[in-house]
Amino acid sequence: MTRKMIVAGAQLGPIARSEPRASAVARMCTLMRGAHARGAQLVVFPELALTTFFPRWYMEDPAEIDAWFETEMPNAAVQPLFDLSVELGLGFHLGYAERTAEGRHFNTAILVEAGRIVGKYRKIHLPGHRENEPWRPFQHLEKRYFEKGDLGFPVFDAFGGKTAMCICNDRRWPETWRVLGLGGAELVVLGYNTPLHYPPAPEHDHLQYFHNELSVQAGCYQNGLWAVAVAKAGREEGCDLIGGSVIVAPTGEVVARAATSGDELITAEIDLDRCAEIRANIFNFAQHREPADYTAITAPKPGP
Ligand code: CDV
Repeated sequence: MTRKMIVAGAQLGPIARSEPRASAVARMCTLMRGAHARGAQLVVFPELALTTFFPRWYMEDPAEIDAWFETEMPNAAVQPLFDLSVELGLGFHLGYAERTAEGRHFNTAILVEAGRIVGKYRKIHLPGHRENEPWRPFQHLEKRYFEKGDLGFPVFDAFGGKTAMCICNDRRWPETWRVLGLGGAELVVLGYNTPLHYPPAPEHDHLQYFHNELSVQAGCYQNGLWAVAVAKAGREEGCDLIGGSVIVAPTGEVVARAATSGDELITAEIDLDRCAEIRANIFNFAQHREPADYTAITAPKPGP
């Protein structure tokens, strides 16, 4: 059985604060139809894809905060994505803000195959800060609005192989990729909202696209896996978000890259069997890893 398939990254342009979920979902349905026309079996949407990137605003009112979260998945607003998944035989990956029945809040992503949720991940590396910091031109309050994910880094039997997820800031951490690689992941899908301007270190602003590709390419090569990394891009409520969505091979090569900062589809044929090119050779974990010398990585972190 062939392990080749076509995957798509569905980059989204900006979503306005006033844009209802139904409008974002309609845009995503258009991208799904485009991906299907190109023969794709999986389409990857960005982090928090249903609304504007709300952690850029400081809020105190729990009702105002909860309005950005989904309490059920699927729900009426996203049902068209699930229906289209069945109609087209096209799976998807979706990032959204999750509020559980117990009132817990997570930055979450799911894998959906034939209209059925087959995998869930909750973001572990939450960037930003908890309190209002008025010196910033915009806030990044993920630490305020979300709990650290409690599902670890799971790997799922999905899309004909071992498929896993991470979310935005996770991609910058080698530990994310290595844990997924050790779990056998052959394909990692992820979405991101990355502002072009990083207020604590603005001298790195010109490196934002470079650091995105550097992180994803290193993660792929060092673990011998494919990745589809997808942006929410463009000027969203006065904040510029990078585009640069990419599909990357286990060799670290970029095989597809977005050219705009709007709604845009990128596609590539990937062969999951190519993971062995790296895993049976330079990064043969069983032969060459030396975990006894890596204990510092899992030692408890020092206090703040
Ligand atoms: N949504 C994110 O996780 N954004 C971060 C920014 C704030 C650095 C990122 O790693 O792209």
